[in-house]
Amino acid sequence: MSIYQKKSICPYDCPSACGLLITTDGKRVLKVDGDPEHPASLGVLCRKMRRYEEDVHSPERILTPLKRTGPKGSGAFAPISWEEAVSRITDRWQTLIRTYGPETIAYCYYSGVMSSIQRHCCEALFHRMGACELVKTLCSSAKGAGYVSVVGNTGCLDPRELKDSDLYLVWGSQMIATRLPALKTLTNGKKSEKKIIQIEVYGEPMAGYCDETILIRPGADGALALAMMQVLVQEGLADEAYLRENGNGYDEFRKTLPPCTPEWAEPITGVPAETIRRLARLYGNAKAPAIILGSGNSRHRNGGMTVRLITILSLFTGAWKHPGGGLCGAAPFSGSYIDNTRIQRPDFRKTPARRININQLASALNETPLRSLYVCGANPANSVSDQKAILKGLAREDLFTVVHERFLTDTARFADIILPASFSVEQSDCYTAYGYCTLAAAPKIIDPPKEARSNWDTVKLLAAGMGYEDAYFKRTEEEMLERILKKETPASACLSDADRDMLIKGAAFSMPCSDRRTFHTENGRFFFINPTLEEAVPRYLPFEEELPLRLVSVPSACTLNTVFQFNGRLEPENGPLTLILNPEDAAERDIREGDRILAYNDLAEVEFYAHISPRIAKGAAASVGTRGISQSLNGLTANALHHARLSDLGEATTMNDNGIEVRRVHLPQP
Ligand SMILES: Nc1nc2c(c(=O)[nH]1)N[C@H]1C(S)=C(S)[C@@H](COP(=O)(O)OP(=O)(O)OC[C@H]3O[C@@H](n4cnc5c(=O)[nH]c(N)nc54)[C@H](O)[C@@H]3O)O[C@H]1N2
Ligand SMILES: Nc1nc2c(c(=O)[nH]1)N[C@H]1C(S)=C(S)[C@@H](COP(=O)(O)OP(=O)(O)OC[C@H]3O[C@@H](n4cnc5c(=O)[nH]c(N)nc54)[C@H](O)[C@@H]3O)O[C@H]1N2
Ligand code: SF4
Ligand SMILES: [Mo]
Repeated sequence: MSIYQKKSICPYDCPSACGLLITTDGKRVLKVDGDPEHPASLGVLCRKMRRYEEDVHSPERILTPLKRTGPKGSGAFAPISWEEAVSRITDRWQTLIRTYGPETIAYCYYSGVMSSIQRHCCEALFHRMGACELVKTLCSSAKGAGYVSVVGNTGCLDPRELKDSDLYLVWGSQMIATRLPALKTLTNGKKSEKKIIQIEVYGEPMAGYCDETILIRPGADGALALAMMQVLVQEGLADEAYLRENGNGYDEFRKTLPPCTPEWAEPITGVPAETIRRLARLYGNAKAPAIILGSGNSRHRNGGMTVRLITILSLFTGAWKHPGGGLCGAAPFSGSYIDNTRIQRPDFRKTPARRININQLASALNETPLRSLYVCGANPANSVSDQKAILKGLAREDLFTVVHERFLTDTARFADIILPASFSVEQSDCYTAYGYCTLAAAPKIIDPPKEARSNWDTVKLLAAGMGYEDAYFKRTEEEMLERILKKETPASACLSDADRDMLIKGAAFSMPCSDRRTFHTENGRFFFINPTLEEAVPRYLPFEEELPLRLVSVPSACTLNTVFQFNGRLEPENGPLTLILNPEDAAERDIREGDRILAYNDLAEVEFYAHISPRIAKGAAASVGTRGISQSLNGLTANALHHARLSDLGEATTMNDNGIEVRRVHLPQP
């Protein structure tokens, strides 16, 4: 039996979409290494993916279609054939459509698999059906909308340029967990004395990589950006000629700055005025400072505004003129290498239907008009706000739920029918990265085990069961890939035919970043003042104080959303559900390290163990990693404390914008 290596791509929701080298005998994955030839990851492989083969061949995988045999949520299922599963599903959908109309059916997909075809293909089926339409804003759409409202479709700082920056502000990004390859570029820079400063709510994991940690109260970053700009103007460090020449409304915006002094910002942000002044000077005196912007501070009710202000700050000293200067991590550059609408097929929809924002799935699931839900590449019971209401909705006997999954997740437990899903190495697809300029393809390496099927093959079967004759639903996975990469990808025009042939066989290409030397807006200038917005003039939007502590979610290096919950190796490293508190906040409540505590608000009560750290901002509480209900202490996780409210721009999640109070749990003595 011959053993050989094939190139693949990490399928998970991570900015770098790292390259993988898969060692296989053609039947099984034997080993996984980082691909040193991958243009972004350069051989880096995070600890989560180092033994991917154990996940691919996990004994816990679902390998046949299943039908529910016990109460919803109980996890009792019995195997059925694909034929039976498809006819049960499509019979029910046809009856619902005939009796109540197609808007009684909804789907939910998000970021389980980030390759283009497998991720987006189920949408074509539901557009064709006329089902409710999903608004997919669970992650960073407030960040995108805030950025675009300032600079339009101008590309942001290409991470390949970070080597040329002379100062790094890591602003709300837990890079050690989420941007490992980019962190490597920064720390190489550190050897040449370039300062790395993090502006964080919870600075513990990144502290060792940074020269300074500035702790900030959640949701207050807009005030910090304004105060920095006030200092820059006052001390002559703003590049005013550049701002007047390239921006719309600089003088009007400038007039709003005088009251925004560091002393004004101190009580809002919790950052001492002197620290703000020093940070502004350091930033203003750098030639090519880079702000690496994560998504944490955009997941607030004022998140779009915060990102607007930080984007304006990134322009304020003229940094964008220099290689390495500007804002990294925000621009929608990668989506354009592939035209996703060729996969999602919005043209299949004949009339507009009810739109369901994924963040508000909880209320939608509890409304009777909804009678069926299809989940694929998502785990809403564990990833969406208002978990108690999500679980209540999923438990509805009259909600016919189908989940296409690899494992018995918290969501799959509530399914009427579970369909077995394949892993990335068992399907063919192409990938872009949302944090790098790469385009890659990864053909299937091994066959799926037993009855497992890819998302595309499942969508095809369901479309056939519905009687849809469209040629689109008859294409093979390989035909889909060939079309997407060879015919329907306008923005990758820079690739030659030979490049495309190579790509399809399994390769990753470094692509051009969208141009950021000219502003891609109507009049070629960026917007200080944006008259199309309700808040035309940017300002700090204060947040509402409900309860004294503000809960934020922090990714951990051993979790990635919910996808590694079935990985026996990583799970013990995560330990029990923990809530991180500042020593002063803990002392005020008589809470000590390791105490069992209850976090609560109007939505729910969730139990955690307390971890007390001086590296979290006073007034904040952090929950680390997205943990499963089976790992929880009282049947709920942090998501039960998240309201379904949306951000000011981008209809996005506000999961970092929730007030809570915390108290010690008095356990009965044994
Ligand atoms: N508490 C808390 N909640 C959060 C976050 C947080 O940090 N903390 N983060 C938020 C963010 S930023 C995001 S993007 C969302 C993510 O939210 P989701 O997308 O709902 O969560 P994932 O864990 O990515 O769910 C992916 C599921 O897809 C399955 N899957 C993987 N590959 C495939 C495949 O090829 N086919 C099929 N059918 N299934 C597959 C996996 O087994 C997994 O169960 O969560 C949000 N929710
Ligand atoms: N290992 C690992 N990798 C991941 C993920 C994961 O869960 N684990 N998730 C993936 C996903 S879905 C995404 S979207 C990306 C996200 O990657 P990034 O966009 O780079 O963002 P995060 O690393 O999630 O960092 C968010 C940080 O914001 C901080 N924060 C929260 N509120 C505020 C605030 O108001 N102000 C400031 N200054 N900071 C705040 C949090 O403490 C957290 O450290 O990472 C992806 N990669
Ligand atoms: S860092 Fe992210 S993209 Fe890279 S291997 Fe790990 S999970 Fe995958
Ligand atoms: Mo995300």
